[in-house]
Amino acid sequence: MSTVETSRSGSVAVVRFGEPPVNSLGLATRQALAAAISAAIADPGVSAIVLAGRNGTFSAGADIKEFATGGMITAPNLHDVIALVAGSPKPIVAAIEGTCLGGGLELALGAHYRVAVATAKVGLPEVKLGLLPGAGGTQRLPRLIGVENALNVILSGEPVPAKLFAGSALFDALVNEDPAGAATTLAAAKAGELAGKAPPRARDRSAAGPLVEPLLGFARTTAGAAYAAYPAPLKIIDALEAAATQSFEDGLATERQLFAELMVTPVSRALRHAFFAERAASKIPDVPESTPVRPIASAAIIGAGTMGTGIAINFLNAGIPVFLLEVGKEALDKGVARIADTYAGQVKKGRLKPADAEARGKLLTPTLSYDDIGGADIVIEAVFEDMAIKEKVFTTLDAVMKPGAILASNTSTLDLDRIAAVTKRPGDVVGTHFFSPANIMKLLEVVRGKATAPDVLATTMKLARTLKKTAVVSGVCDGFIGNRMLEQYLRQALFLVDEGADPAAIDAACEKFGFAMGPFRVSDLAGNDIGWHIRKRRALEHPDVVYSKIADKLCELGRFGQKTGGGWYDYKPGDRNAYPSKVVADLIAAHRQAIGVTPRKVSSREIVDRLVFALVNEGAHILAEGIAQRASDIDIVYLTGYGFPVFRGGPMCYADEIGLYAVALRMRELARNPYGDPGFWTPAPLIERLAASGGSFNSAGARP
Ligand code: 3H9
Repeated sequence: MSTVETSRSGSVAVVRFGEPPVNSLGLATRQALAAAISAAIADPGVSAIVLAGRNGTFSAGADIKEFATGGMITAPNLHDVIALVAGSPKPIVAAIEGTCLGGGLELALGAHYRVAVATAKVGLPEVKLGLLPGAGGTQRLPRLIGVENALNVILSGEPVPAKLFAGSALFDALVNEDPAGAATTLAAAKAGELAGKAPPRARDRSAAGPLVEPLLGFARTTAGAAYAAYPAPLKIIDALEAAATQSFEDGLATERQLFAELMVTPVSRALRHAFFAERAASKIPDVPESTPVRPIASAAIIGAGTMGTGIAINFLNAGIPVFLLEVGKEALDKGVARIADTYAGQVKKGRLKPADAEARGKLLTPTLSYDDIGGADIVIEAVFEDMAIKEKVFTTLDAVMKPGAILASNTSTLDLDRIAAVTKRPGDVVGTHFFSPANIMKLLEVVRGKATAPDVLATTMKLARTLKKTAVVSGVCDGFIGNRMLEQYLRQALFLVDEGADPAAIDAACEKFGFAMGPFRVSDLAGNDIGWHIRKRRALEHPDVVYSKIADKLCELGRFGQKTGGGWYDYKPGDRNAYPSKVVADLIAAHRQAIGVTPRKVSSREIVDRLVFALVNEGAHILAEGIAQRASDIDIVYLTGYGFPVFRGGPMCYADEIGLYAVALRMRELARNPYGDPGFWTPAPLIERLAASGGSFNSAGARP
């Protein structure tokens, strides 16, 4: 609930505003703030005003939720409130602590003086939402810190400590604590000094300078190339140019116009969707945030391979002691060396202090014996992806782990309920599917088995935050959310090769769409043998699912990817570039001949539609089955784990943006192609239903 309170300290009115949790400036707050400031201005007993936030923070800016509803323009809008502050005949001092971002900083820039706690985080992060600061930030900030500094602040969007601006006109004083107290003292002093004269305003300063045009010209060239898919950076530069070349009022109008243009772009919609999607992912409707969690003060990892060591590093980084268990000494030593190498590399690059690397290394206890690990609070199994092996490991864990320990599996595809069933404590079993490299990738799929206890789930979600991961809950199914969808994407990629598209053309089309890497480059990086192994299992379990045979033929040549010096592409030692392969070209040509396909030209549009809509259709099944809690969780899985372009908001958001009616229509068009799996392009019932009602995945009611 929004609250604004005014108190008095002598003749200074201290106006404190707050709307938990981040003091965003929604309509209720703006109304109350405008009323409180107007009252203080009108009060003859008030000589100056202090503007402060509540709950230890100034403001995170405009209420982003209002952007979708249009509530942000309802009067008094942020411009009205800032104009009221800036136009006050009595000096107004902003007292800044905690975070002061976006519209929050713009409000502070409207004040005549600013006092900040040196460690307060200030910034204009609108660019991360595909926007620019639209409440005067592009006009006032360069007038206070210069165009070049303003460009850095606004283009990066990164919050930085207030002390970085020491000595600039942005802050009149930096303090260690009690900014409201310091602001009150300053306000009283300024009221005396000014003696009724108009207080200074940022708008009266100039941002013009001889170097501004060349600087902005350079910025345009680099931003245009570096952020080609993002419209905001170039418009930010335009707005800053207006600050330097136009009157304040005209510059403000330019900024408003550019802001309005950005607000309606699909990129901004996608980025705003991603912002809320990331925060929604941590919420589990039937596991309230008040659910008690189990303490996690130590961990054990079973398996010292690439995955196990990557997972171990996450815990070590978080200061949690780890037992690393392997069955053979050689494999264990290799795993320990891999962890040491990772830290040594970070020290060499200056990313980690040697003392910190040493401290983290000391938290690691390698072991060959299950007897050592029984006291750990959580154990994560990261052994070979084979049900029989996993069942054996879990039977042992059930015997050795202390009561209350969480038993987690890093399985990426297997049935967690079967794994849990071999233990006498299935409620303690959960899936923690890390993505490779596990110490770098942000995504963690938390797999909820049918017996997983609520407190185990709550603890795992909390642990994910401690490990700095973005956790998404998935129900149990083959491949969970991410890999189950990926299977359909890869099946299409291979059908496309059969039909005439070369791996390089497919990768190029995907990368142009915005994927970090196309499917063949990714497979070469991850190891083509992984998919081969999964296809062999799937062929036994689901013999009806049709696959192209081309990937198997590649694996039969031992071309597992980068690690074997060749996969879909050729690789040179010490060089990460992928080179076209004559062997692969011949293999594909012979394969097409063997299956009797005359290659045809496949357009980039067809490539992208087939790959992305394969994800979307499977995503719709996953949503309807309740495997994913919400469509936006699927988007987060693809944004954080699979390199889906952030500016498209994830596959489900992308489909919503196109419109599900158009998506279903295109699927029916694709179904006319007789090659591959004839049933592939039957739109999921959820898509049909939403398409018929004009609904979308991300709107309420997408679940049956
Ligand atoms: C702007 O100001 C436009 C103006 O230039 C022009 C206007 C005309 N609005 O992140 P957390 C919610 S654009 C609404 O988990 P943390 C968030 O969804 C704005 N809600 O906490 C979450 O809700 P829930 C420019 C917001 O401590 C809860 O608060 N400002 C907003 O890790 C806690 O958030 C930004 O882009 C908001 N502005 O981090 C700042 N901010 O509990 C965006 C947060 O229901 N915000 N929420 O899931 C942030 O960067 C971080 O949230 C912050 C706190 C650093 C503040």
